[in-house]
Amino acid sequence: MTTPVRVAVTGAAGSICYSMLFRIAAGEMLGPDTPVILQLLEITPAMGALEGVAMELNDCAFPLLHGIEMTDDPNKGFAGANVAMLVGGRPRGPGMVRADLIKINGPIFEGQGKAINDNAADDIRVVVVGNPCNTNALIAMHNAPDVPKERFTAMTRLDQNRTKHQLAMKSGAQVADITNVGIWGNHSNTMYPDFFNAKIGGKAVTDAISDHEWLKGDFISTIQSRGKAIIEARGASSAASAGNAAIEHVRDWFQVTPSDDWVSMAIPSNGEYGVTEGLIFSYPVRCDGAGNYSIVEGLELNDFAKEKIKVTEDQLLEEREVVADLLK
Ligand code: NAX
Repeated sequence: MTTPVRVAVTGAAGSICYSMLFRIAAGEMLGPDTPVILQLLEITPAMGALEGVAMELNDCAFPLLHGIEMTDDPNKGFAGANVAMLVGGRPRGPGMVRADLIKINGPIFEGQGKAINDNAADDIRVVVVGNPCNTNALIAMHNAPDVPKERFTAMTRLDQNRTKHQLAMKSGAQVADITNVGIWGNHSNTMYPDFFNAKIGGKAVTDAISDHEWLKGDFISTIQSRGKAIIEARGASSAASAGNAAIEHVRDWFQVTPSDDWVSMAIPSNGEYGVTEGLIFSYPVRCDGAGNYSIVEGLELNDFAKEKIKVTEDQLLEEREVVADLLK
């Protein structure tokens, strides 16, 4: 058995974590040979509920679960952490617009970024799930100057998975046949799910699906508004599918991405594909099995794609303006 990996998770008493933590403890994220210690971070009023989650985790008797630590202090929560999954935050309330949400959640990620900087292990890798996740990751990254920037990522894997399902449903293929799905930009209603470069059974999506009006219209808006549709249907936001996506995001970060496929992650842009440098922007990437990723190069982006990418980039620039005072 190898040394346990310390996985810090925020918002640990919330809905997403209620499905995610059990699967991490079962070995679905880091593999069947890697024990984990869960470091669960919550706010003080939720510590009682968190106790209950820990009791249930213990009652599963997961052989790979080598410990559970619970705290409302970010400095303790991230101490020695190898992986940090920042799920917690305030949800959007009635009448709140995106800018309000950004303002309320920004300071949380400022504090957590500092706590990661000062306490996490040298090999820390961070995924932000709590919304607005790209901009929250940007804030955390700026407040952790000692941590290499590329360790900060935000989750667009749920959007990738949603895209695969929609393309499979429309074409009659299986989800496993859908490859090369790239999500570009912000995890929001401006994201661009790139169907031009995606494939179905190795064939271009635009050859496999003849209804191009659907691809350019309803398909994109379905992906962009899927979160809202789930809230309307379920009366609560996506939880199990988001937890699943977060697990897949981290799992794939440590695996070798097949050379004929890619995964989507929001990562710090160095200006690739003309995107403003410094934004946390979702790109198609490949991982090398050692916890590093690189952006897929040489993809063709036509005018339609460029226009969509510009819209989502502009939204991220606006979000960055709103939190400018939190960026060191
Ligand atoms: P819940 O409201 O069920 O849980 C959030 C938890 O975070 C609560 O238990 C709360 O006490 C805790 N929390 C609040 N402030 C905290 C802090 N400073 N430190 C630690 N914990 C804190 O929300 P849930 O449904 O679990 O969603 C969590 C976040 O994921 C939300 O921001 C949500 O918008 C976001 N999502 C992101 C998705 C993505 O694809 N990136 C999709 C699903 C989801 O909408």
